[in-house]
Amino acid sequence: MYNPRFEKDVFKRDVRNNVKTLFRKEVEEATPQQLFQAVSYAVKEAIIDDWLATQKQYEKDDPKTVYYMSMEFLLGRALGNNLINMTAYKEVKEALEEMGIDLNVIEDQEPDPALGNGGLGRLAACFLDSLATLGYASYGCGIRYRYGMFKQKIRDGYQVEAPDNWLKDGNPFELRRPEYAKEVRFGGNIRVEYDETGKTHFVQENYESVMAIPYDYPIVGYGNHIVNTLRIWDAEAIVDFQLDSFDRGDYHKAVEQENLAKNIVEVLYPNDNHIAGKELRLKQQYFFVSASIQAAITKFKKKHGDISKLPEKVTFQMNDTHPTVAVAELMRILLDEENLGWNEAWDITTKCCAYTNHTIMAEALEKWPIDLFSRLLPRIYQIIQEIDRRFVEQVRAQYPGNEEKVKKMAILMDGQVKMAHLAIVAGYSVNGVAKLHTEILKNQELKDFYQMMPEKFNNKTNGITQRRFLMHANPLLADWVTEKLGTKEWITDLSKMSGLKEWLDDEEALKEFMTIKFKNKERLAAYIKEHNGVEVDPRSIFDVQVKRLHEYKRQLLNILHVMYLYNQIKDHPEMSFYPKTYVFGAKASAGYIRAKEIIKLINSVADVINNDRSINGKLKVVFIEDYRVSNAELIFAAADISEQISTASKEASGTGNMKFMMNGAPTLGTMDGANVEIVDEVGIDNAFIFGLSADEVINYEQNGGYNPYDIYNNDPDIRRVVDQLVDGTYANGDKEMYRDLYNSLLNNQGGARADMYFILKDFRSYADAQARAMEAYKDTDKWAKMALKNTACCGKFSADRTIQEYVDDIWHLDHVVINEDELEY
Ligand code: 9GP
Repeated sequence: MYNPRFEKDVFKRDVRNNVKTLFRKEVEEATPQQLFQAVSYAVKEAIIDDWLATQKQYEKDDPKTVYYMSMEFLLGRALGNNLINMTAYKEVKEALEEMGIDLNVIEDQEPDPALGNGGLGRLAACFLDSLATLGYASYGCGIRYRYGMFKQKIRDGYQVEAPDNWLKDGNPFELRRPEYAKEVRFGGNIRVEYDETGKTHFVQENYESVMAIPYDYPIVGYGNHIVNTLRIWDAEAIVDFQLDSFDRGDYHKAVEQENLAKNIVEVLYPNDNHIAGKELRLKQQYFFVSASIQAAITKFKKKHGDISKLPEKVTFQMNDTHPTVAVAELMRILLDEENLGWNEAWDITTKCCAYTNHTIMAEALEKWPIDLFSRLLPRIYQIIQEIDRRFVEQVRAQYPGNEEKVKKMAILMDGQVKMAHLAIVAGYSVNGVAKLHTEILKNQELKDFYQMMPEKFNNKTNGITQRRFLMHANPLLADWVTEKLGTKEWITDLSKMSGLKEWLDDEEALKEFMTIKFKNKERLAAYIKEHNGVEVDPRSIFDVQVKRLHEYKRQLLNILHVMYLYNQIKDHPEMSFYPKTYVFGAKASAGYIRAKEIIKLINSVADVINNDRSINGKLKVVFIEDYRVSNAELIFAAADISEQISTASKEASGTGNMKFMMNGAPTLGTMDGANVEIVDEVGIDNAFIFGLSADEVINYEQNGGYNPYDIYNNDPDIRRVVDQLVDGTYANGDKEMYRDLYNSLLNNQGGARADMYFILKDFRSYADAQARAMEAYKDTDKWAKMALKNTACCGKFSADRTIQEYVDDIWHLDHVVINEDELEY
């Protein structure tokens, strides 16, 4: 793909000029941060050309557009990724080298835009990358949080949260677009009016409102000149705070509106798979949903006029329950602003909205107290009441006399607004994110809905973008893959990776593959040395678990097993043991106490083991501080073993599992989420599977759990490890520090069952899988083959495949092509 702005001399000149105009400096005097800005602006200029060209093409072709509505977009750094997708990474790297600038150093200056918590937000970012790469018109719609995901510091083994002021140096890639601002209203009351024709009108009065100001962020497709838009909304007060407000008596109102605007976009809630249920969160949701839908409708009407045609050109995908108020907001606009009748409005809405479910964890499915909801969104609440009334009528018609059904399925029940129910009732599609997850939705969690409307349910197994997680994260492997396949096609068609199977029996190729892994391990070891001050041996097995800290993800199982191994090594110093480095990385939600205890435990175990010289470095434990997209890229590339050990049925899909696989790390995991499909692709012999199945877990849960004392009393190794939580071994003699973790494993507490996540139940089979993995690693040739087989079989897990399925089965978008010859550079 050609772009004249990346001609070396042109690019160098642009960078020099940018340093001058932005900072009044010469390149040689500029700080790395200033160089990052100057380089980014030079890249942005090239992007803008394509952004305009895309706009023009869309104007001409008038394709159907998907609005991907998400509270979270965990983008990661943009500069490197944009260069890769503009196919200019190598040229720019060389041009900068000639100026004495190291692109890697410059890239490290960019803060990670961390507008998301974990998998859900990262998936949204991967999807935008794939939509642009495949040439589909799309908008990401979200919030421009002033503070993204907190920065994690580890102090004395504890997690400490520090604010992430990611915008403090400005954001070179974004564009502020005040001309597209929209007003969003909260609170007040609804007055009913009748016009001269007798038609009813609902008028919101005494409300507070804010202006939503869009910031557009380019999403660059790979090698195709398509640049889509992520539109994230900032909030501003409508009445500027004015000094003469004192005199006018509206001082309070002015301050309130100012505060409302400031608060709404202030911070991302740092909860993953758990909803705090705060009023401000609901405000955030309505804020960005209302602004985005208003903007979509304005844009549609400008071109098409006739609102009844909306479903032909527009579809809204609701990413989890967070934006599902979209259904009612669209109804509001159609009823109150477009003056449609209920049936017509409902017909349009139910053809435009689709819903993705990302979890079966009850605490993550949003339910709002009716009093809060109706106070904050009075008109929206009225509309939901009517949707609910009509739906309940339908349920009663289909299941006469079955009030149980009504109780289970109603949108408004027990004083709550059930957002998932709203989304299912109004959505034309309801999808889960991996085969197993979708089956659980259909047969357990959403069974009643599935029985009533089976045609809506479908599966879309998640995927990841190979542009970031292979090309950018692992350039050595990316080049090797290209060389071995003799083509770069895998960059946009990951199924081509299967061509690597040809090399599975080629000793030389296997050696090269493992040499690359080794170099990546050295790179990570250097990072660990710099950030943790711990020396790890790149020849040891790197066994990695990086993801959000959550009890169901079972980092506790992992660290208990490390404690068990340590006991073994101490008891039997002579036993054969291949050196292992256990790497953890995880943020805990700020208010999630038990998750924070687990972080402390991991760090305490690391302290004891890493400082015990008697074990000759056979075992090391590292907790990587502030796990985020940028260091994740280093970690995936360097992993030997991918720990995916959630309690079966709990992890809807997982996407980290796919990133490890792509980079040649076999999965050590349960049959949960997309692990099941990974095993299908790679073969059971190329993974280390253990533990209860989803059916077994669900069965136990439905029958009151199991008794962990049966295990504790009969397995001395397990008992010893559990007791070490309360004998002070890992707490400088303090016997209380980990008492809560100990209790969580053995005793029922309040409503929570003992060992809710089946850690002790799965411990033995986990230890067994760990032992099998170690045995396998000892056989170097066999291991290399297994690792390469994982990379060769990752084709299915490209987000390109996932997006194509969304397009074919749900969205029905039109493919757009930009003809390079027609570009007017
Ligand atoms: O927990 C799921 C994770 O398994 C999945 O990969 C991700 C993307 O689909 O979504 C996560 N869900 C949430 O964060 C909350 O629903």
